[in-house]
Amino acid sequence: MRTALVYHGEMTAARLLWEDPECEIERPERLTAALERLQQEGLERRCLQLAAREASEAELGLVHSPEYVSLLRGTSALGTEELRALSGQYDAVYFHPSTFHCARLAAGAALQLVDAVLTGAAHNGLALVRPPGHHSQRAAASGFCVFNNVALAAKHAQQRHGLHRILIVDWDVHHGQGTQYIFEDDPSVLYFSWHRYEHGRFWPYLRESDADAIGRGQGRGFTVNLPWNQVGMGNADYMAAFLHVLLPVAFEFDPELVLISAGFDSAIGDPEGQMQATPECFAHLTQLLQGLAGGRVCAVLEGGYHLESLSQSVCMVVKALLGDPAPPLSGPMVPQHSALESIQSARAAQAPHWTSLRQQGSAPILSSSTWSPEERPSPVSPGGPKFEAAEAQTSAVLSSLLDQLHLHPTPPVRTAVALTALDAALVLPPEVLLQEGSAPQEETQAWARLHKALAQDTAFIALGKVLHLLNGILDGQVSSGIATTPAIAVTLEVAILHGLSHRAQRVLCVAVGHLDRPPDLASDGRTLWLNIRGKEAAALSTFHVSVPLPGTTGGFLSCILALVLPLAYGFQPDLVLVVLGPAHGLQDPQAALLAALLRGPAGGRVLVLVEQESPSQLVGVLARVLHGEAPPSLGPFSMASPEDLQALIHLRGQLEAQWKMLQVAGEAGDRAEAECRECGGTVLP
Ligand code: X5A
Ligand code: ZN
Repeated sequence: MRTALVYHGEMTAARLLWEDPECEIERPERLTAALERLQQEGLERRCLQLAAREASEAELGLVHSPEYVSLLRGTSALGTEELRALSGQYDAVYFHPSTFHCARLAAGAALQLVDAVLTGAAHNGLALVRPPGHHSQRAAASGFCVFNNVALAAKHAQQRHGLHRILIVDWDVHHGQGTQYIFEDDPSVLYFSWHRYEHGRFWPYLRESDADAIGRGQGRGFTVNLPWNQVGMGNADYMAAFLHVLLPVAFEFDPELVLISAGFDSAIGDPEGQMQATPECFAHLTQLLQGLAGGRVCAVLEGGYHLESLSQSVCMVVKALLGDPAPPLSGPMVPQHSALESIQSARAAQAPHWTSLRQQGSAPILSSSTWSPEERPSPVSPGGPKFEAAEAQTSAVLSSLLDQLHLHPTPPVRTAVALTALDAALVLPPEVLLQEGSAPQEETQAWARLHKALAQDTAFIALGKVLHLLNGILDGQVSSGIATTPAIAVTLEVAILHGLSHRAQRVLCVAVGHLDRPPDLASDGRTLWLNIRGKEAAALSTFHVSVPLPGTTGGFLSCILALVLPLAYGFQPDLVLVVLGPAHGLQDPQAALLAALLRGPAGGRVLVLVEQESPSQLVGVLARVLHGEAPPSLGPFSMASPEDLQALIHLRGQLEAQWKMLQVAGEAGDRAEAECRECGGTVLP
């Protein structure tokens, strides 16, 4: 796994030379703090370290006008007063004699990162840069941004590497209006941005940041805006936004490269964003994006002004890029009402352009803007005693989060494979451990008493290996594993019971194929049983759900994004069991994507059980994704069938009152009920 880290110390040179409360937060320490933390955590040395180069003026011309580039060239010779006067021509910008050099390094770093990933020198990477870029336009600086680093990277990827479809994910808390303008009529670049909006009362106060700005001409549907109308959005809101808005569209778009405008002012503690998402959320967001474009993900720093929050979040992204499991998300996984309203309007605005969002039985509700910019606050950072108290509280939260990360270190072994028979055709990455050991005889015997099928020779040997692997996972020695067995149903039952009796509070079981929920399993809410098979959709209880296996890529993706992952994240399990039973019907890339995405909900603790006769090809691909490699492509997108969509709508209607992560609209219950033609929305008791 190669992760590039592009940086240059000279990007710390630019700084504010006069008093300006709006601009003072964009300081050199942002880079030094993030880099120091990467060093402390031992992450920097695991990366392919590249020294940033300056972008050439020809390269800057991919996005910017020659006049604008010349103007910037001239700034290096100006005195403070002239710099100050010129800065005043733009909105929230300061220039320094080193700005032109720094901004060329920032743009060059983004280009270099794309080159490293597209030539295969690295799989993915991060460019730690300043000044940031996403507010910068063809001929204008804005919001601390001088050159649009990410837009330049996208144009470069198209021009130098011949790419046709690029996804830009802008998770900075501000709307990247610069990037939006550059690509608004271009269907080859899909731009997604969520941002603090407050009905237009937050900087940059633009009507075109709302959900109904979807692009122009050929580019309609290739701008996706998700405006947040309240502050305080947290992990559940961000995950819901990805699962229900960005990812359906992104998988349908099928990008060849993912660029992240990685601003961390959307994280907890940031004075600009005032949001609540914790640093580990950014590991999850990164992991979700790694399911796209064969894992070719390039993150480029944008904003992020709380040094501690910024540094931790940067570490989380780098860990995810390196393939480390993401720590579990903290806090209640219940999206806020206001977040659901935003999600609903973005989905409604995009539904005419994306098949994957047309899940409503009826016509989509047209999204209408709620732009009302009347009461603008003065654009000055909040201050005073109230803010300081909140800041102190946030610091306490952040340092305790950091402690937690050190209390739950990444297990020494990331992936282990326990096989009943070794197949010479099995190819594994060298770091994957081939497990030799078995659980103690007595322990295996005790569990084998549960079913006579387990007493039989190979089933007993397999059980010993499964228990050993599971113990490794539950003890924090191993992160994830895959095991084969000839007696899959009963071995699964033991795995659930063993997990629940050894420190797992909650076990999520995703069973694909002909497997029935063990009848004696307690219905105490500690096991969530999800069965994917056949044709029937049924929620037998809150914790026992049957989903039909969709026959198309679109149906499969909807099933995973709209149902399996919301339930999985909502349940917050300590252990995930993925079981491919008899006639599971999954193609290898589908199984791989499922396993890759299920690394998220339980901090990477995943045990995959497959039948003994499974092809070594399948075992190999599963081992690689558990190890953090990107899953292979599902192949061309094909629309979900009406039956598959009906099944999802039916299940959402039954379950969304209990599982809030399933919701895609502000008015819960009644909308889903109205949608399901079959049951009229019979909600579970
Ligand atoms: C890159 C970035 C923010 C500008 C805020 C101006 N810019 N009030 O986060
Ligand atoms: Zn920002």
